[in-house]
Amino acid sequence: MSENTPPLAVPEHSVESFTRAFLRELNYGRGVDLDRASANDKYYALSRAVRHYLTTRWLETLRNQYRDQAKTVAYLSAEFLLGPQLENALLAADLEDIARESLANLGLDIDELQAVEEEPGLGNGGLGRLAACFIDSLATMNVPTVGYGIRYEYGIFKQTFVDGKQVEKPDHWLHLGSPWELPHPEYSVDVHFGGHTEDKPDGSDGARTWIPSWRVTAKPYNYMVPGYRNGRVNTLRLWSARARHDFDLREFNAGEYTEAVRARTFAENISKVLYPEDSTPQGKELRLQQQYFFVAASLHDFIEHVLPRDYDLKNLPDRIIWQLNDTHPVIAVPELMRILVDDKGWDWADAWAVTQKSFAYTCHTLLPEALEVWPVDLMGKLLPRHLEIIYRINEEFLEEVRAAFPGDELRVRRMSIIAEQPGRAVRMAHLATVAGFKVNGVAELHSELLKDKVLNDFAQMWPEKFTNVTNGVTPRRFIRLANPALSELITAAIGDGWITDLEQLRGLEPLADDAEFRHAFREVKGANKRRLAKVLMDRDGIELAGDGMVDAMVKRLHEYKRQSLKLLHIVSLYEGIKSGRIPLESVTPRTFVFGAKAAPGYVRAKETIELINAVGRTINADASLKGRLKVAFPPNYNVTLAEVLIPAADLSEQISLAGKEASGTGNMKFALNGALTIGTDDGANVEIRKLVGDENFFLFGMTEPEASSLESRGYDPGEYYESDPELKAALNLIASGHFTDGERGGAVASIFASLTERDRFMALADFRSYMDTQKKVEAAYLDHESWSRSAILNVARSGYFSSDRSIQDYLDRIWGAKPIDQNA
Ligand code: TH1
Repeated sequence: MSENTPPLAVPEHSVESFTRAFLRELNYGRGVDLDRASANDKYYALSRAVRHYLTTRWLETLRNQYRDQAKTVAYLSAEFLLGPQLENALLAADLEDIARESLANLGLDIDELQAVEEEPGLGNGGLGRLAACFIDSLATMNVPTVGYGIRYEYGIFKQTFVDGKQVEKPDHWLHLGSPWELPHPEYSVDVHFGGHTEDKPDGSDGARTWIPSWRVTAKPYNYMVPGYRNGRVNTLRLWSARARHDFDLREFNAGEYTEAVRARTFAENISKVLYPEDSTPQGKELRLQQQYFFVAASLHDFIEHVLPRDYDLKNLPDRIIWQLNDTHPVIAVPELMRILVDDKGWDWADAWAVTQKSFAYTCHTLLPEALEVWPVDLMGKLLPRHLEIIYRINEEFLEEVRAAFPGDELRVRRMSIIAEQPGRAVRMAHLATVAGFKVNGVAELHSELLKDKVLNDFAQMWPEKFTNVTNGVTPRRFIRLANPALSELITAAIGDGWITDLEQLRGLEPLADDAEFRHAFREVKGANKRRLAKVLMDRDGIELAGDGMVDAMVKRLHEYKRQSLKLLHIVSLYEGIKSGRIPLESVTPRTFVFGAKAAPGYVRAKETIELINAVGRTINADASLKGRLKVAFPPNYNVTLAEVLIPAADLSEQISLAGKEASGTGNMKFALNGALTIGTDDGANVEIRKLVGDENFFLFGMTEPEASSLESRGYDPGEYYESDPELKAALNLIASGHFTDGERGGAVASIFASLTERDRFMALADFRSYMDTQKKVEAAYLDHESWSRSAILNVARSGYFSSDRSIQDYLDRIWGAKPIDQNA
């Protein structure tokens, strides 16, 4: 790229210019005129027109990046849960009003066109959405960044309910194409697999030759990541797997047509579908293929295409930091070693020194079953050279352990990168911890537990390696875009600086005591509830409890998150009303809103969904409740729905067993939109409560130490079942088949047994405390004024949970990269 290229002019910010761009895209880009254009044509032309305004900035950003050779953050993540792109691009380019007016002049409704977009669901839940928030913040904060991931052809499955049971449908989000991606086949990279290794007689120390047996092509697609009105547009590069064209041609010439097609399908399977497992990795070969595929392509891309040709790789750590988003990209560590030692001819020690300065690792979990391990047989078959490299890294590492802790062979075994039991396997979290120069957890409590429990041996050896970066969420998407009414109210009160400096929300604190502001705040909440009611009615025919509290629990379905505890609360309330223990008039009208996908193979999670739907069906149809209680479980919760649901919520349910939810990020989105939290002392809830104040947060349940100690004393859920009559009545009502047309087997029996016999996440132990706290919630909600006051204080004091703050922490504590202002 020439440094002398004159910058393209940004198109004029006017309705006329925008209309010209839109019509040009419609005519030339889509080959239709307005009268004949389909909704998709118009959505496409609109998106492309918006892109014109950002493209100039994108090219400038790339040009400056090449010129400055500044330190770049490479965020490696198997998931980017981006959400709708058009609204974000309109916001970043400051085109919302212009585009709306331009289209209205043409007789078009911009909201209808935006509804055409299928969100790229390239992630499961919090981890993937965090990656999307982070690249937004990195761009807005002017940090040179490239996001690297996989362009899954099918994103997270579409959830439907058939007779209340989850049925998954493929999410072919690309079926109408996407105006947001730009393929660059000329920068395709070959990625190799399989085969064997051989001696390299004239190689450097440690070098071997890898003779792979098959390969695929990784084709990059670039996506713009615009900063918020700051002139920077970073790049997200997602890789798509293609069969090598020579590969099948050879077969084809030999007349083996079907074989050729089979080979092509095999190769292209690699980026076909996102694994729908959340916090429970699947040890499947295809998943390891996906991981190596995108990581190998990304490393090659950076080294061969982004760095100048003569770049001295000894300086690599000054130029790049590879941030590993959980263990999914950790195979990058042996890959960089392989490049340096085998391809570039470096000595092992030199290569390891550079590698150890190049990677940092973020751990997102505490569940032992969620830590990835790969059987050595599988890895040896797929990546024989990488396995050898891992063995050598481990050998040298274990020498270090022995030197630091002489005679402690138990410790050596615990820390080894290779597990011996139940079968020999590579522990990816250990590899990441050994190779990374920093390891961080995602909330204060989580980072402490990492040091004290999961990675305790490592923290003893390298205490300075461990740090915390509490998660955050982008205020652009989750306040400004999702909640325009609240945004206007805030901006009218304190100006719009909060959009990029969320601590400014503190300026709202005094207004919590201003009756007029509280009234306006309630109006906003009311409008958001009406918006939600309309969306749920149009989308799913679901009705809300008129005028009541919106009580929301949205997150992946997992036993540790305890949707079953929420269910017990609902059933207990219902049982109380039906049995006359609770007068109906005393019950605050509420809608319990659920949003949750279960991993397709996670039977108990699916049974929980079935039960929630059964209870919901019974309650919603019971006229004697006079509409005071409703259960709304819209299927297919995703970013699009989150943006409507979260702003409407009064109460946010964050009820995981203490010590199990690493952070949570939904909890932050709710607090920032003025919901109060009922939550355990877990993950980032701890920090939310500290900031918003005890009086504005409903805490319940055991603490982590209490839960651990109960666990080790021997937990028996039967004791709780027998000793709490309300709990027993609720569970018995479920077991009786009351909600399931008399059916007592299936999901009913299974969930009943799992809760009363094992209850791994101790829902029964926290039931009493949860019920009592829910009573406090009801009482508090009746006092509208004091509730609004608390809700406003939640908003005012949650600025800390901006992902901009998280990124600043990463910059200060880990990355050492510097912002570069595009306009300077
Ligand atoms: C989630 C954590 O469960 C959640 O607490 C946290 O807020 C979020 O990450 C962002 O840090 C995780 N998602 C996954 C997904 C997979 C494996 C592990 C985790 S942890 C596939």
